Amino acid sequence: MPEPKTVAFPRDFLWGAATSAYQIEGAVAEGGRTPSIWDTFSHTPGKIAGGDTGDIAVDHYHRYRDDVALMARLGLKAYRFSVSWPRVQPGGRGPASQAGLDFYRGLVDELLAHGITPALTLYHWDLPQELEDAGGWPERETALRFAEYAQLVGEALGDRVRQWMTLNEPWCSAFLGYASGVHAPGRTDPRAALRAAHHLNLAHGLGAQALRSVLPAGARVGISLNSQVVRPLTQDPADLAAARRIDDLACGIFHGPMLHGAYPETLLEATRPVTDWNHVRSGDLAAIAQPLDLIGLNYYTPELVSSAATQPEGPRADGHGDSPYSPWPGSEDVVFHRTPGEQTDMGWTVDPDGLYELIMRYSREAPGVPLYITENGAAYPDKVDGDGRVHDPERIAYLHSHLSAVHRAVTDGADVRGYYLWSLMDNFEWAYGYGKRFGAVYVDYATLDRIPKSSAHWYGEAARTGRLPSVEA
Ligand code: GBH
Repeated sequence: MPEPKTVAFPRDFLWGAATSAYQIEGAVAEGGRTPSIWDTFSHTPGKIAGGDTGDIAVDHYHRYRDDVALMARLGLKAYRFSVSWPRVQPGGRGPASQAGLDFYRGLVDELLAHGITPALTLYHWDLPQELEDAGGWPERETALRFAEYAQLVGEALGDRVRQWMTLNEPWCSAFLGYASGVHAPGRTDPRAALRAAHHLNLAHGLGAQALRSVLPAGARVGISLNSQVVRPLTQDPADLAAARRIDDLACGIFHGPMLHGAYPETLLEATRPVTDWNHVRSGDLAAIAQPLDLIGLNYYTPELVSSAATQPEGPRADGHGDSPYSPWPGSEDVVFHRTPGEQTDMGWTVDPDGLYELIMRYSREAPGVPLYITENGAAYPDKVDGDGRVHDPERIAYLHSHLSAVHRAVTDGADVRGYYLWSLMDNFEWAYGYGKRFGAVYVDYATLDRIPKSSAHWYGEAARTGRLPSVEA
């Protein structure tokens, strides 16, 4: 039989879009919210391109009703957002802020009223500054504080949210935040970064337990990982070993304790010059190994690596972001190469096969655990055309090829239940500020008007029909 022209997804596949609190909300001093590490970092000269901050962002805090109505008009079925910790628990300790919780209650009610399934992430990088002042993620105390915060949000929103993610991309929090320093809080201490990774794992485990103690039956708890797809440059044993070390630091350091109850031996060995891991206490690994009801995978581009011995010409800039400090403790010598092929505005190579490989890997390593693509998308320098519209054929092609990869994985037996495009709308792209546009919806930063790009209409049609429209659409 010939291949059908359009690919059909499972009937209950969730077609969504994702955002995060600091990247869209603004209103940083309203309703009792205290600063997060990203407020401090973005207000530190030299840290963010163009000196941009999230003070206003895209003003979603005041415009959320319109934003939800727009999602509904487009036909989206699900929305992944994050809760700002210092908005709902100012300072990161003590009682909840009712004003803060009311904002999220209002948002979720609005989503439900429009038939859009909410998926909530508790932590997308905006640690209350007070907790960083007390030591931040390198300190165990932060994980205990997180569990308390998780319980408080679970109690407030558990009656209306079924999908919960503890952390978004703990790799970024630990290694961009504390080793390469390109993310908040901007520290450059590899030992602190490895401690941070463990305490983020512990926060996940304790947070999942706290959530389960208050959520009604049927609620699902998981995590979103940016498990990089790491490929060796050649089959030379030195390159294979380099890829192995990077994979341990990118993936194994998180899913080892979460899925297999232990850190990979190879990781412990390779990081021994940096830390003796004596911050891992007895009982921690059991606490981290909570059963997962779902795993969220965030995917953008693969990593291509070699040993310095086989390719001595030195790392390309974007293995480290713009920092002279490496985000790979104990593996600073590994050389990062550009994967051949077309690139997005981030300089990230478009490689949908990487998404297929990632899904199949987690299907094998976490059999029986439903998978969601919790982020996937691309930045392009989109602009409003003479007709007042925004045409973004590159993004449509990106979405088409990556959703086709998801479909191929489902056909090959992977249990992928949904896909969240990154991002619903243009927003504060961390160290890059507003210069990089990931949205399916264009934001005019002078007026904050929203204009759906052609990709938003294309994706909305996929969401409404459960099939991928042709790329010419
Ligand atoms: C995601 O992270 C975030 O969750 C989201 O908030 C963000 O807006 C989106 O992607 C787009 O960037 O070694 O320093 O060169 C992105 C995950 C993984 C991207 C590591 C950069 C290499 C960093 N990142 N990757 S570096």
